[in-house]
Amino acid sequence: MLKDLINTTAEVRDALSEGRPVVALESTIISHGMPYPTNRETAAAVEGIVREAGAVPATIAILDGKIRVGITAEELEFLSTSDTIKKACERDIPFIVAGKLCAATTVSATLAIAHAAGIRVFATGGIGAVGPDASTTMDISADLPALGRYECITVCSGAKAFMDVAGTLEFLETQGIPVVVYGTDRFPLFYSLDSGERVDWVMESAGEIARVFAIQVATLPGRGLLVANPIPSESAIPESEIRKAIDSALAYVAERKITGKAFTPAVLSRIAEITGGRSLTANIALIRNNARLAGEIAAALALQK
Ligand code: PSU
Ligand code: MN
Repeated sequence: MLKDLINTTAEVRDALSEGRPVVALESTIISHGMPYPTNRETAAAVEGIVREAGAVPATIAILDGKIRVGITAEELEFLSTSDTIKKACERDIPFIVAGKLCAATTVSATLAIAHAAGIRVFATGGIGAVGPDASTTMDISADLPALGRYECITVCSGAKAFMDVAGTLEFLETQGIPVVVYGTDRFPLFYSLDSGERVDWVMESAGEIARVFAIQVATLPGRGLLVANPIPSESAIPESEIRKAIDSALAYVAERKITGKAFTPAVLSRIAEITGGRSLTANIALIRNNARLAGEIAAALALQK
């Protein structure tokens, strides 16, 4: 079983066995989502924020074929700097383990591992989504069906702004994945507060989200809950400003025929170049904000038992 292949740190293991709150964190944002040393600094800060919220952070990755739930500072440095780290989505897990390879885990792979480890709350930046030309490319991230396959709460700031947000919400509906927005009825746009897409369910507190999840587990067992948490307004980039950078980054990767797993990292880094790092500052702010909410939700869930 996947569970038997997982190496959990003593801190995370103890927290889980005592029913204390734990928040899973993914590692693709570290190895493929941000430049060094911002990636390492942000990942360390995010772990600290989860702790401040009263939960134990569990950063997930695969190192030399070992599935890790919780990593050391040295391992974080390695994930932040090495160019040997693959990007693993859920279906890659057996190959990375069999080949004793190193991989950062995407949302889909992190969910599979977190769930097997018994973790119920997970924080990321922006989920993988329906790609901008999905009707011709069929690029629909493996993150989306995975959100529905594991009984876990995923806290994000929406889909990345260069994805098809309306299409993503349609896909989530088709898959039967409950979606709530925190504090507003508009689905956020990653770098910006509002994608313009309305969502039916609005929650105003971590306790309310934890209560709904408990009922979801009873009524729709085996399914995840997606929580969209808008970027803090002081760090948001208005859509009118970021749109030009997105269009130009999309044209840049199209010219170079960058597709598949390389697409999202290439677009993120091109947008950061074009905006002179402003998109990166926004990305840091939103993942920190998601870590805080995830920690609060995990704490609220732990109180329920
Ligand atoms: N959020 C970020 N930066 C990232 C990611 C999320 O702020 O780099 C990662 C997540 O690991 C997510 C992945 O699963 O991007 C999506 O990749 P793709 O679009 O190839 O499915
Ligand atoms: Mn994709």
